[in-house]
Amino acid sequence: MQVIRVPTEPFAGQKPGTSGLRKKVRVFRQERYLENFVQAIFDTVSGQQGQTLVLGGDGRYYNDVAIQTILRMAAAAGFARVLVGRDGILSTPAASAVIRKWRAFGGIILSASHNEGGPEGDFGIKYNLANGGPATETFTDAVYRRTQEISEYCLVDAPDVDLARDGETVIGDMVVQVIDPVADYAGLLESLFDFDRIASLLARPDFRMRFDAMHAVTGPYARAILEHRLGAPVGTVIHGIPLPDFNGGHPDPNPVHAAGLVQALADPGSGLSFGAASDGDGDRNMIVGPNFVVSPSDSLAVLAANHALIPAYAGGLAGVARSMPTSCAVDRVAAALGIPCYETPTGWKYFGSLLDAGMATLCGEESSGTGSNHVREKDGLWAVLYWLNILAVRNTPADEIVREHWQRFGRNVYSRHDYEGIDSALADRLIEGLRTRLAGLPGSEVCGQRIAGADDFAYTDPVDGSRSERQGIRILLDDGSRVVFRLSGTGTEGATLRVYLERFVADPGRHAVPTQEALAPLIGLADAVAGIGSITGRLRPDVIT
Ligand code: VG1
Ligand code: CO
Repeated sequence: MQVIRVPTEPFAGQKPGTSGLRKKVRVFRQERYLENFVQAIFDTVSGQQGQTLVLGGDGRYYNDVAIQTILRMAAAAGFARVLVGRDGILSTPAASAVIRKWRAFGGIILSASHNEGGPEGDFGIKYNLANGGPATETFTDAVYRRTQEISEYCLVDAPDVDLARDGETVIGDMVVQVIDPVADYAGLLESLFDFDRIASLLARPDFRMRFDAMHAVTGPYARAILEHRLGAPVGTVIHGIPLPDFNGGHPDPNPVHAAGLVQALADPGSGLSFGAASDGDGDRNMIVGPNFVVSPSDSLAVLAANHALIPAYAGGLAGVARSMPTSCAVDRVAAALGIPCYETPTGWKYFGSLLDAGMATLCGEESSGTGSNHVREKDGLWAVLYWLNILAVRNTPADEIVREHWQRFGRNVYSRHDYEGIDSALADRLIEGLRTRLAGLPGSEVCGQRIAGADDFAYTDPVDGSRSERQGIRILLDDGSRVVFRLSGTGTEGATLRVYLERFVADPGRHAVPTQEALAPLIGLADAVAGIGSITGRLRPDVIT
């Protein structure tokens, strides 16, 4: 095998964020940009000789080009085999499943998840470890350091591999094996849930569901599982063909970007009883009942509370974990079950060690991500099947299941307000301002509400002892309400300020109060404490979820 060494120079800013390196497509298309980052990954790992790498992406624009480049580089790096999804497709949870099933050395997933695609959109790349989960911060920090000193990258000379057909091709000394992107993943999900029971539910004339794949990667998975294996009527999955630009939309399953689905479930004439959607790379989920969008934080709590109904989890949960800004609804379930509840920084990479150590079985984030120890990523279709399994057993609509949950545990009223595309300097000023005032906040009164505590969240991983600091400013009130401020680590333009608002309402008589109304005093407090309007000039958020 002849390895070609190409001289290169570092690019600034190749620092992975919450989930991999995400940049505009035009940034990635610069000569040597992708190569530098991939080489930095290959320089950071060791022992890959003779091993298997998993490779695939969400099918967005530039996926096809990047995959061919990475194949040539993987051969030069000494991998013996690459498992690549047919047509370059692998959803994030499917990639995790494939890595685990075939005991691969690691995987490269090409995706910018819920971010827009197309020539003017975003592209992304992330590395997953042998456990199938996103690389740890220690690893991504090392990759970043490597990108800053890189002087060459390596590849072999080989023609593009035909990824349209399953089978094997050799480039250099490496076998490229094109695999069915769905089979391993679908088989895994089938082993977790009661497929017969779900199939009976889907066959009932009074139950109709719609799954919106948002023109992103989940289409082929949802069709194979919901329509082919479970027998849902053809047409249950809409927008099911992955498009490089997601048809011009944001493949982000929330009430703003999946408004059509929410409207359909609000229209009794649609005949729909259950709706779901997933994001660009298939790891997020939205659950919609009749005229009712389930808050992701509530969803995690409901899944935990109903685990006994699901074959894979009926034996009990070892523990649960949630990201810090996710509401405390699941904490109440954990307390009732007598199991631990872990609070981690934002991003799935922090759940990996808990899952590997068998300390947590279910994990979730407020940003529409839930998952379990079956893989090491959040998993959109998994969450949808979990809900379907619950609905099939309990024979109760999703909205009623949530309302009954609130009756039993109380309601953690919750919302996230996003201010997008803020000037980065202003966003930094806002966060720094909060940081410097933190110590003086406890005991003070803002908009008639007494602040009981305030801090900048830091986390020590209970398994490996690694420490992550500055993970979000928390303001806690006397009554347990919380406001959290943090800047997004997945955006590609300016800064996005996320303000997370949570208030606990025990009284069932007040559970029906509209969310934004119930949170109004906290929204006022957030603005007064952080100076959102005065510093950024923004009077209202761009996206409310
Ligand atoms: C966001 C979410 C976070 C999630 C991350 C990746 O990060 O808030 O919960 O893990 O996206 O999800 P940030 O830093 O923008 O808040 V995905 O589906 O985009 O891979
Ligand atoms: Co995603």
